[in-house]
Amino acid sequence: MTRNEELFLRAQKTIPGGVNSPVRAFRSVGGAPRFFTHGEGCRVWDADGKPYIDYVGSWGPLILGHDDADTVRAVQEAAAKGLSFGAPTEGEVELAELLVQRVPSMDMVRLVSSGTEATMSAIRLARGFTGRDAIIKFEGCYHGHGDSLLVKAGSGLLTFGNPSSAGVPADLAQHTLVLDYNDAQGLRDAFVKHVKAIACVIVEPVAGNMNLIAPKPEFLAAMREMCTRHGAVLIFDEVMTGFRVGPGSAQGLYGIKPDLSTFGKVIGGGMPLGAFGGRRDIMEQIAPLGPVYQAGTLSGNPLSVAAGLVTLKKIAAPGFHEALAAKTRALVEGLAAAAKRHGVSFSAQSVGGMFGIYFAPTPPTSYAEVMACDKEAFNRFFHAMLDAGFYLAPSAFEAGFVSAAHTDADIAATIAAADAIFAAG
Ligand code: KE4
Repeated sequence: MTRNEELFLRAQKTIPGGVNSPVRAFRSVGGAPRFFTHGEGCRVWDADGKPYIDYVGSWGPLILGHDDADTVRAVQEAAAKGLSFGAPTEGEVELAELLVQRVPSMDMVRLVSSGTEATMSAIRLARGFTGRDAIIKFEGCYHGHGDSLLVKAGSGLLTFGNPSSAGVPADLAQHTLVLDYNDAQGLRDAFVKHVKAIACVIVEPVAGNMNLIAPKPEFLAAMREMCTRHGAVLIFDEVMTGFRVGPGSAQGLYGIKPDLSTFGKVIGGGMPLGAFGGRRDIMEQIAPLGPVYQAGTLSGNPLSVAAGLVTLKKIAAPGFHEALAAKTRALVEGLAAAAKRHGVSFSAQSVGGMFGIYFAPTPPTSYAEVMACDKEAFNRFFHAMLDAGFYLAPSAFEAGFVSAAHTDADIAATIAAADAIFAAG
């Protein structure tokens, strides 16, 4: 038995599924998850001492790679002054100022400790601001595990949703309308049917939780138009796309101005940090200024703030995002070319520093098309790459991430490994 397998068996005795977040359990791809001991640059090592080139990067935060020296030093220095105060600190003000400067749609921002907290708070804020209860989300999009967001599409078209998780009250789920991603007409129809009843639309402006799905231009534009026309709040969930798809996040890339935005992952540089922010007239409804309650013991934690400030400053370097996007593009083009050489039904695409790979002839543009991809072929590919020392997301329904620490040689080695796997059939 390997050390990984030993640890997994032991973990399952005291931690549900042996993991502290379900996707880590490898249930979608099979086999035992790898327990990591340390990371360096774009590599991680498992409990058996095996190195992997890492394309998960803690699900997006590690845009600078593992153990970025400046980030680690900033956290160490902050820790030496105190781990937490439960009181305001200058660092939080500096980070808030930097966020509203980098995200022009945000006049104000509130720091929290996770993406879930950010989206849960933004939903409550939109409901409080509009006085409406109904929200719209899209099938395949994940916005964290807030009750109102663990909802799947209702039985009839444009009907309200049903819980997608046990423990979510049906009479809460009924306030969530689940529509098809990239279906602009369906969105328009929903607003016509539920006129003036919608508090907000929340969307991943580039979907990354059903694998990567790029938005159609008319989809985001319709969202902006309908929310404006009907007084609904448009929430861009940029927890994954924020500072990942470009220096202006997805809203900068696509030129759509949301009313609220949520962030996480990259802004914490690997430490627990989330944020929600947007229009001043909406944000001023948040306690202690307004009637919408929201709070957190470790919100704005000084170690997370220190890591976030260093990360956000480093990725603002001239050419950072262009280089990251070029490297990610080289990866997906190389993988697609290798698959084509060997007649494998495969496609891939990237947006900035995130990418999707699909065992299907062309990249999917909808949830239904994602579900038609060959999941078993992905799972076989995943394990073959894992054995070869390349760590992809352990699910066919997740995006992958490249970091500044991945070199051209790492990308070339990844493509060569995939080529050998495609050649072997
Ligand atoms: P967290 O609560 O996990 O920090 O963020 C929730 C969240 C919100 N919005 C988007 C667009 C997200 O992608 C996420 C979390 N993403 C997953 C990856 N698919 C985190 C990995 C996990 O759940 O363990």
